[in-house]
Amino acid sequence: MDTFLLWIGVIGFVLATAFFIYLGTQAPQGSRIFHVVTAVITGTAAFSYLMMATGAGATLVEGDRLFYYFRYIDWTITTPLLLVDLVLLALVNPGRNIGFIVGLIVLDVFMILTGLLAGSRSSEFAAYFWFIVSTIAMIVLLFLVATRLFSEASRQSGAVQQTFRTLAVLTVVLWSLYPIVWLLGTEGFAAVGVTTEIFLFLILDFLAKIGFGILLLTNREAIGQAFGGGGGGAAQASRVR
Ligand code: RET
Repeated sequence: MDTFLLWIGVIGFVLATAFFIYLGTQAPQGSRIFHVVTAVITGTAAFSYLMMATGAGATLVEGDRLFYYFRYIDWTITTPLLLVDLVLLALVNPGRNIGFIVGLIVLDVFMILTGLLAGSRSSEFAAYFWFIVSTIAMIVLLFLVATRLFSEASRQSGAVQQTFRTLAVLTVVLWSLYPIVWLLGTEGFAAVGVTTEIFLFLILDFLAKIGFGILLLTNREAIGQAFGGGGGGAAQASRVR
């Protein structure tokens, strides 16, 4: 059953990647960066699920627990790219906010790597210590998305704002569920078995990557207006403060 679910992940992400590439071939040149970034996200996830389905992305720890560490490699690559999509949509002039963008990405990678330390459970204490550190990083990160990025996005045209808001809410809600599934699963309290854990992460991964990608890339108006398309053409070069 576990392997079957992981193969569903491989197939789902391969199909999504093909679909996003196809949408990219139909899109005007200027908005293709969104298709490239999003297809890399689902392509990376397809590879990660392939690694886990074939057993290469998992290892036995603590005697008999199968630890799917490849998830963390996937997340280290894909969560910064999801942030890149959001940032490109929210900021009128991303090039002038490189410091802010790099800060978000560093915080995000810190969250995933401390999550990996938690998941590898060198001791019970270490697992929960790193879990708490990682969760604090996530709260700060999602707070920045909900405040600074949200207010920056209000300088954009109506279509961009609306798409950004939907995606930002989706991100805040779905990302917050990852630590909960982690706690319920075999890395945390083991309240649910490994099959349920794989299933729940699969659903979250599908929604956070494929659902996100479909909402973004089928909104052609929004991605077409994203760069410097500020409401009524008032494309001010804005900096996040
Ligand atoms: C972990 C465990 C430690 C505490 C926290 C976590 C957060 C993980 C997140 C993952 C997001 C993944 C996404 C993947 C692909 O779409 C590492 C589970 C806070 C937020 C969005």
